[in-house]
Order: sequence, then C-alpha cells, then structure tokens
Amino acid sequence: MKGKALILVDVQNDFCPGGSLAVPNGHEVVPPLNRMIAFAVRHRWDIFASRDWHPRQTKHFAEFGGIWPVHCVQGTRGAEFHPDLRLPNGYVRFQVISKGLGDADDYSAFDGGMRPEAEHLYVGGLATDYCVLSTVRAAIEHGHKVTLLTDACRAVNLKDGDGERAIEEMRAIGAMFATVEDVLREPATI
Ligand code: VGL
Ligand code: ZN
Repeated sequence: MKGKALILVDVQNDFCPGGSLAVPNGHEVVPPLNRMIAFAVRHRWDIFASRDWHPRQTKHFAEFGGIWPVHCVQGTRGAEFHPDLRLPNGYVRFQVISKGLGDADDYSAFDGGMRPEAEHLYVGGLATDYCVLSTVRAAIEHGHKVTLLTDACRAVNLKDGDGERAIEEMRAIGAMFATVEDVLREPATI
C-alpha cells in the first residue's frame, strides 16, 4: 500500500449543536476539515465522507432496543452533511460511504464498505468516542497507518472522560496524532 487518504467521519447535522444527538461543539470540526479537504484535493488524495444513514426503525435507536435517540434518518435534514462542509463533489477520488442501513450499530466507516487503497489514512469528524474510534480501530486492523486529526474531531462524552479514553486507546493501538496545521506543513506527498 502507498499514498494517503482523508476520511471525514459523520459530519452531519444531527451530530452538531441543534441536532438530535448533538456532540458538544461538533460544528467546530468543519473549518479545519475544510482546510484538509482543499489540501487533499490539491495533492490528489482519495477522500471518503462517511454518513450515518439509518432507517426510521432500527435496533440502533432506544425505542427499538438500542441506546441512541433517533438520529440521521435517511432523507431527513438531520442526516445531511453540515451545510458549511465543503465536500469535493465531482472530484473523481471522492466517495460517500453510507452506514447503519440495518439493525447493526455500524460505527465504523469500514462497516459501510469503505476500503481505502491508500496506506496512510488521516481521520477526523464525529464522534471521537464512537464512529471515529471505531473507524481508527478498523483501519489499523486493515493494516493502515492512521493519523487522527486532533483539532478536527469532537467527542459525545456520554460518560465523562470517554473522549480521553478513546484517544488513549487509539494511541495504544498505534495511531498517530496531528493537527490540521501540522499536516498542511508536512512535505507534500501523494
Ligand atoms: C455515532 C452514535 C450513534 C457516531 C453514530 O457517528 O459517532 N454515534 N451513531
Ligand atoms: Zn447512528
């Protein structure tokens, strides 16, 4: 494997303030991710944007036995990407990955069928302690190098400290950490 790819995890209205499963300050990931998207397009990286894309009835939701309030129901405004996220629509190396289509929780973008060819994945989005963590875990299991974009993710923190523990787990399994500014200053590679 060689090359780099950008993975944008679930930057959707329902995970941002005002949404039904709002991540505190979730919208703050948008400006750094927009800078990363522009950089990734310039360097011809593959770019994946995952989205939680649930049916109205799924065991993922509390009313059907899961733990979550209703969120990211297919076709609703809550399931749309944040309106300020500048997705590179029309860029040939850009792909949207939908996940959570059935009763499984599908936290990882790999659960939605994402199979990046690039060796090194740069990951940001929502939420650090669920879908970002699961995506990083799966990426490492699939043999990728992973850098978490620390200023471009936010945690739900259902339990106090979940975000911190997620970061610790990612460190323990070999993830690297960088801010978007760090990456933008790295020597350019494909
Ligand atoms: C997520 C909770 C439920 C996430 C998705 O995107 O992190 N969290 N479904
Ligand atoms: Zn979900």
